Amino acid sequence: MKIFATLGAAAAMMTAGAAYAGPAVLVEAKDHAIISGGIGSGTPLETRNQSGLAAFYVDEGTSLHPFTAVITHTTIFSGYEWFSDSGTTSAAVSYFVDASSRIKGINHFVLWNEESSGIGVFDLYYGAAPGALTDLVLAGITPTDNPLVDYLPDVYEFSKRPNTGWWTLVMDGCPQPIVGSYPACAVGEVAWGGPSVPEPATWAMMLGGFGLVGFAARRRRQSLSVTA
Ligand SMILES: [Ca+2]
Ligand SMILES: [Ca+2]
Ligand SMILES: [Ca+2]
Repeated sequence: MKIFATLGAAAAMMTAGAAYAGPAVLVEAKDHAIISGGIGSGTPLETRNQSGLAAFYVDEGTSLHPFTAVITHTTIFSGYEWFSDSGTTSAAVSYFVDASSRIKGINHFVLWNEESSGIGVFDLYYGAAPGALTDLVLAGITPTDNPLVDYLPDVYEFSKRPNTGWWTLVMDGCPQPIVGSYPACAVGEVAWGGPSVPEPATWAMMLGGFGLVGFAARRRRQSLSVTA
C-alpha cells in the first residue's frame, strides 16, 4: 500500500513535471524550400540528408553530444552541399522539421558552415510555412569561417520551440573572407536537436528507482524511531 503510494507520488511528480527530458538528440529536416538566392548549385537536399558527413547519425536516436564534437563535413563539393547563385551575397532557405512525440521540443540548431563560401552572418526563424519569419530564434549569428579542411559544426542552443514547423535560415554577408573565392552563400549540412522523452522501459526503471528511494527513506525513518 505504502509502496503503491510512493509510486503514485513519483508518477505524479513526473507528469506534473519539471518534465523529465533525456539528453538532446539530433533531428533531421524532412523537407526544404529555397526562398531566395536562386536555384544555385547542388540542392538543399544535400544539406539535410547527412551527405558529406564523416559518419551518419540516426534521426532522433543519436546524441547531439558527442556526435557534433567529432563528426566533420567533407570539403568535396559535388553531391554534398548547396550554393546560392554566383554573385549573390544573401540567400534564404527554409527547412521543415517534424519530430515524433519522442522528442520534447526543438532547442538546438547545428550548422556545418561550408568552407569555401559559407555564410557570413545569419538569422534563424521559426514559423508555420516556408519563408515565414514569425519567430526570430537566432539573430545576427556569425558562424565559424572554416578553412579548406574537413570541418566541424557550430551548435546553437535556444529555448524550446514546437516539434513541427518550418525553420528559415536567412543568410547574408556571403562569401566569408577565408577563401571566399566563389561569390555565393553556401551550406554544408544542417540539423536540429531536441531532448528525448524516455522510452517506456526507461520510465519503468525510473519508477522502480523512485520506489527504492522511498523504501530506503522509510527504512531510515523506521530505524531512527527505533533508536530514538
Ligand atoms: Ca551535406
Ligand atoms: Ca565545399
Ligand atoms: Ca571559409
